[in-house]
Amino acid sequence: MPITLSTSQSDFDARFEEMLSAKREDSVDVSEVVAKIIADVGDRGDVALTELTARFDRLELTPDRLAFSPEEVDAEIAKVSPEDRAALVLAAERIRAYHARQMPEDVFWTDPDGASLGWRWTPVSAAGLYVPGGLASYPSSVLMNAIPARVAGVERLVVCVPTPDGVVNPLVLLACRIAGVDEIYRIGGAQAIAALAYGTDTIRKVDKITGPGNAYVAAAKRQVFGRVGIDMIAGPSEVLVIAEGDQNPEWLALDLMAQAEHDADAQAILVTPDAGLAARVVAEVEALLPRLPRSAIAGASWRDYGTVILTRDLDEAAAISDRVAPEHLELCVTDPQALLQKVRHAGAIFLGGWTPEAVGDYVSGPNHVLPTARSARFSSGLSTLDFLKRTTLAQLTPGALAAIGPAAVRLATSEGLDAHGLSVSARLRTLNEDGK
Ligand code: HSO
Ligand code: ZN
Repeated sequence: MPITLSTSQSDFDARFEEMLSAKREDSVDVSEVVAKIIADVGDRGDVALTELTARFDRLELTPDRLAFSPEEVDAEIAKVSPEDRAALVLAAERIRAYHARQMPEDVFWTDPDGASLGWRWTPVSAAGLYVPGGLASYPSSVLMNAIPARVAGVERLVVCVPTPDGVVNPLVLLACRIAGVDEIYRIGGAQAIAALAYGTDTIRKVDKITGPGNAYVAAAKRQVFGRVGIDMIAGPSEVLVIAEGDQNPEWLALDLMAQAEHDADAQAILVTPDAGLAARVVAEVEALLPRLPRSAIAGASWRDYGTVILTRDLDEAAAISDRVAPEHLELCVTDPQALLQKVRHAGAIFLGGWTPEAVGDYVSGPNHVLPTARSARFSSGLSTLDFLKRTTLAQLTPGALAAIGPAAVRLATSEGLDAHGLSVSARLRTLNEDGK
């Protein structure tokens, strides 16, 4: 049974806060092991990489076999059915079109003092995408990471994917090909992150690392941050569904389970003013769970973290949602646009009963790498902007320097930085002399 709360309960706030602060991740501290692996790859490069890959993935490689050759990629992707390929191509095209719209414009203007100012966006030169192996090796995530990088203009795109016992998901390689990935290495874990950050003889280092991974990958990303950029550290994810009484309870139950089946730590929350609908959805979930292949995972998530919250009305549902700041928010109501005006904090919002979150995972176009664990209060999902940086620009005329320079001289003097002041006043003096 999910946790059931009602905003009319006198102890609602306390129980809601308890639900919100429940620790869903059993985070083992792997930072010491990871630090050793990173140092090892930093010191011994390819030799460390091949040794660690033999140990963790039971795969014997030589440095020249770290990368998939184009022929190996061809052979793997030949195994993909035409239907799967077409679906991936459709997804890629829609994701590309959406992310192209995110490209920001450069600006440059002249202000009333005569100073020309602006900024310019340029891509990072090389990006590394981590793709997990095993259960969560998602081709859709390859597209979601690689396409924004390509759209931003990143010149060199590298993927690292572990292949335990040499096994790779052909769809992952096809997604790399479709997205235009340049190099694919069969390495994983902290050692892959270290190789991307420090470089080896075979793998040149990159400037930014994105993509999900297990506790070791997350710890490694934290430790190399600063030397390279990283995207974010993803925590257990969640969906919050706001629904009105006329919505299909089976669909709502499926939407909740689509989140729950990801991970036993995932959280699915239903918020509704309609107690009858809540009961129908809970019954649908119970009926559905035994039929899902991943019922053990989804059942554990629903039992431990599944939550149903009854509110007085939709306005209150929106306020509750903002306190959660969910990664995914579904507005399954008759007028989703009206409700949209009342919510602020969410990674991605899905409007109306015909927009299940699962379309957003694959084909709608927006990114599915989103802020988890309430971080939507202060951050956004992965976008084209994550692969760009903004450089500020300033160009002064003599007149502009004459207008604003004296204030700079004063401030430099007040900070005790004489050379700063002189670098401005020397020019001002020349201007005054020329003026005479
Ligand atoms: N819902 C996940 C992404 C995903 N779902 C990949 C299916 N495949 C995080 O937004
Ligand atoms: Zn998903």
